[in-house]
Amino acid sequence: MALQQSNSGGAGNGTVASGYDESAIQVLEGLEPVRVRPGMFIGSTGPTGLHHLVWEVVDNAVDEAMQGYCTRIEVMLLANGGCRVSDNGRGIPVGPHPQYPNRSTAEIVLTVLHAGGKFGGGGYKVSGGLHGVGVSVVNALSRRLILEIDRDGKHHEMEFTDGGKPTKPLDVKGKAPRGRTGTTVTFWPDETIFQEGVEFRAQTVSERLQIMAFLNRNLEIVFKDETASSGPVTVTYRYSGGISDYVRHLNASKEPLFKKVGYFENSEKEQEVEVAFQWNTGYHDGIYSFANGIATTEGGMHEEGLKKALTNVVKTYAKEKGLLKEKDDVQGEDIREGLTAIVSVRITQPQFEGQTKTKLGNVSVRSLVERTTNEKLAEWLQENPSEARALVQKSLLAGRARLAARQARELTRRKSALEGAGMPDKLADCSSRNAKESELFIVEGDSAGGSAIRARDPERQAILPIRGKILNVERARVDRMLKNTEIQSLIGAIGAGLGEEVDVSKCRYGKIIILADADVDGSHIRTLLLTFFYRQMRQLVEGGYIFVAQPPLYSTVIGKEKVYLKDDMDKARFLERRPNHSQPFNRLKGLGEMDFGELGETTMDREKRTLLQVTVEQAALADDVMSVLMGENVESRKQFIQSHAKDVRFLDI
Ligand code: 1YM
Repeated sequence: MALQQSNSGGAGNGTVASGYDESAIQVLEGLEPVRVRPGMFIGSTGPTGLHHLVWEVVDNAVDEAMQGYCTRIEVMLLANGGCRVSDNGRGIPVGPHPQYPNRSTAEIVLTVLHAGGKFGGGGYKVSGGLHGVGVSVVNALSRRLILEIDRDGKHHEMEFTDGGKPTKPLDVKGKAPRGRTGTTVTFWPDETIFQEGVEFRAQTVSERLQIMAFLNRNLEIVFKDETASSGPVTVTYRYSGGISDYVRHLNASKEPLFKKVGYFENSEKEQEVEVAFQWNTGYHDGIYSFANGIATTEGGMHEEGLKKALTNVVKTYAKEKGLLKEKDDVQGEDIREGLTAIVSVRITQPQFEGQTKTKLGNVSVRSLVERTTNEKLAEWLQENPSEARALVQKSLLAGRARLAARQARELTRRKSALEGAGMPDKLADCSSRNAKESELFIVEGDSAGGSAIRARDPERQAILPIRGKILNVERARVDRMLKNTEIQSLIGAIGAGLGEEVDVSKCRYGKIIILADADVDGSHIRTLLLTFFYRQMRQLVEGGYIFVAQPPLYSTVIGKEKVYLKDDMDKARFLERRPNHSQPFNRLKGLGEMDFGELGETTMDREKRTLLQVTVEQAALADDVMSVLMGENVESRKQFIQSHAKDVRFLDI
């Protein structure tokens, strides 16, 4: 391949270096801007920037794979703190550089800003790398870097120190292993630059490599971690199904709506697109988009094109087949309910925009993705009528649920407007009107509700008893939950509104605490309530308003005194301290087993209780739990429980 003129970045212009010392000085000047302003090149000098070095080198290897010359990439985290990336591509060219006849092309790639990857003749070549800064930046920010190239039957080596200073020219160090070609870069980040630390995080690296393997069908990526405390670990990622395998992977813990994963692709002179998709029975919209192998978490033109065409194609199909009547109102969001899709585009000049530079701005990509989806997805639906029918049915249900939920919301809103500040009959409100210090306990069962009312601090603690059994049969659909009188009282008591209209500042309590039994029924109710909060009052979850109370699981007596123990861990600790404790422990089955004094002391008293604050992740998990556990698919239920065993224990399901 002919090397074209590159931006020399000022190094070596006009003068020809006479010796290595001189060229080293020029090179240092060339890379100086990187060391002066590392943030401009890698975003930050924290952990994200540190890992950027790895991505940059791996991207070079992946580029080589994307051009069809490399089939295997190995990434190693070395016990001595270094990172080694190796590929079996052509090897960076070793001959003299046309512009700097005294130096090898490889040296220029490693020491001149923007030199790497900017060469190349006809055809289009895409390049990964969020900033596309090239491997010279990695060199500039490393205290030591070793470059090894197997090419033309020879093994070449070159070493750099102190931010990219070559120690001597590229050297032949014997023969290359039989028939081998490829590049190996080993580097040690400079701790004077990365002052927060130079330790790589194996999980971060491993996850990224797995995604790269998904995005590059059949590319073998081997990750070796020598730093693991349990000893060296090797993982190999290779996916013959590419992004279709990625969709399968994402849906593994969910219940797919149908077995098949759909796939289509298209390419034009300067850009290409691949889409894989499958629906599950859940309620999330999971579109994951990538541009040149980089996750575009803020979306952009490719996502816009996909969404628009998806809505159009599915509606057209449904009308054509008589599945969609005039009165049916189906919108894009209904069609996307439960969708897991990957859209991956490759383009020559990606424009990254947005807050975190992860939004794809290229307008031409929208048109490509939209046209492709319009054509290929329509074909796919025609060829897969039973899958198409299932997804149309699901979209119809989602549309109806959306309408019903809106009606229910309007009803509750009108009701509360009519009734003014009237509170639900069952609510034993607190006297304080200061939301910050007020708490609402949602208590399962009337009898436990009664105990809670007696046990509370009436000034600052309100009690709303909920009859769980009723709620339980209503199952997962939110529109049905909204018709439930218990839930309506809950909405009224909280007073912050519903859905998109939730106004956190109107929330009447600073803490909303779910108090349910530690048994199976209790955990169902807890999960239902969390699902409800997640879907209809997510702002409260995000704001940290939602808590789960922890009534003790055991009681025992020491002399005349009754002692409560939160869980098995607590019990174990207790026994450690009192190995001679001879009373048998009492496992508390329900809130009902405690009298109001006990309930107050163990679960409600601010000084003594422990509350679990619910995170969005936990609430989302409850939502997933609900959709999977209520679904028909036994296998996915089993899988889900296995893969979420740790989290599910929190939900006691
Ligand atoms: C472990 C990192 O950098 N591999 C790699 C880099 C290059 C090539 C092959 C390559 C590219 C070309 C021709 C070309 C690079 N070459 C250049 C430059 N792995 C890693 N593997 N021959 C080999 O693009 O034309 C920059 S990167 F500029 F020298 F061609």
